Amino acid sequence: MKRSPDAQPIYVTQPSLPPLEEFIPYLQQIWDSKRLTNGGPFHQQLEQALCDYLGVQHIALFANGTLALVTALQTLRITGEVITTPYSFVATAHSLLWNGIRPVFVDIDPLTLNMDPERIEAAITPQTTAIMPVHCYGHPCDVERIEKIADNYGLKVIYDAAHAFGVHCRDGSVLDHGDLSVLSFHATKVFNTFEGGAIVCHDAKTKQRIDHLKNFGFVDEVTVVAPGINGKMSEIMAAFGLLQLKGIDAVLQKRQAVDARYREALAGVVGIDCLPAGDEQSNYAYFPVLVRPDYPLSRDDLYQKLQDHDIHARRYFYPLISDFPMYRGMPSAAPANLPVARAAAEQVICLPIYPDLSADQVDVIVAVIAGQR
Ligand code: T4K
Repeated sequence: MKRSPDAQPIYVTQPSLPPLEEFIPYLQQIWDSKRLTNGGPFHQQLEQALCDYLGVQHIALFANGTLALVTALQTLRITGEVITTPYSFVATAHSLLWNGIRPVFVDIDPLTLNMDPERIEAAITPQTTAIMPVHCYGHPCDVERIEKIADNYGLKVIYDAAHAFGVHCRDGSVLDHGDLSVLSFHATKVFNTFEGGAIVCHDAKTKQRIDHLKNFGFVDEVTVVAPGINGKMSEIMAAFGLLQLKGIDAVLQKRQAVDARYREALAGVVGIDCLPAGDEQSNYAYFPVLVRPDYPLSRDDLYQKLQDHDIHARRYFYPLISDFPMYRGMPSAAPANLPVARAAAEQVICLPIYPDLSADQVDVIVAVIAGQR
């Protein structure tokens, strides 16, 4: 049975937006001051507000997460080879290619779907300069083990924390780990500024270098210290971020409720495994499930069935990054090197999760999965 024809499509995510009238005063200020970009007052306020909210020392805002990744690598002057995961959004590895760096893919852990620390050492060569893990779906990587390996071999660690806004691990914010962490504030993320991103760093000198690099390398009107890029966040995005931040706790609570309802309802569905919830502070950014061989349909058939019901789940992350043409010739992209990632890319489907997804909608999605529709 299909959903009723007047039912709205359900997408994998939907941004939560505050009432439009609440944004007008911010716009009025921008119109009055005529300050549109280049580190204006809203930009500065948002950097401070995010440091306070996330509990981090320094944050540099960007126009999007990809520019922040590209700049993070420039900040630490990373060259040669970087060890990373194939199980991510393509921007992770693209940021390396943009810097002329060779990605070296290592397999993932079957439980967390994050980079498997056991595999890192074997991938290190004299050209390796850094590790770029991803906190996939917002689940923290094994930060302690990665740190140990990096220390032993003198490598830098840049976390792609695009999914990890507000996530805590055992000892506090996950963003405190590694040399740098990169956030995305894209429309599809837990916290959004329409488009946007940021680099989190631990000292003022690094923050200053990032600020130069995101502004063409300018230090002052007449001094350029590096071939920087234009990565700046505009005032309108920063203002929107300030407004969004006011509602973030409610957003996280609503996401948690959706997550809990799915977990309870899917517990009895044979062949569907929910990825384990972290015992730390999660942000419920995604709801990935594993479609096991004992489920009556293949993952792709379930994806299609959901589509037929106007439910647009997504196969994040299929195909693997290492299967895209610009990567697949690399030795580390060989399928035999990445069996766990390959299996995950063929079995995982991300179900819709967002603050305004109603309990009834969750029940409909579960009923379709359970074969009751
Ligand atoms: N690293 C990682 C690990 C990432 O996941 C990402 C981005 C990055 C780095 C790079 O960060 P950014 O440069 O993007 O800041 C989406 C996002 O575009 C992308 O930001 C995100 N990861 C990736 C996982 O997902 P698509 O192609 O799946 O998005 P799209 O347009 O199909 O949107 C998904 C659904 O969301 C739509 O079906 C409807 C809904 N939606 C989307 C947009 C854009 C809305 O309701 N409103 C909207 O404005 O890539």
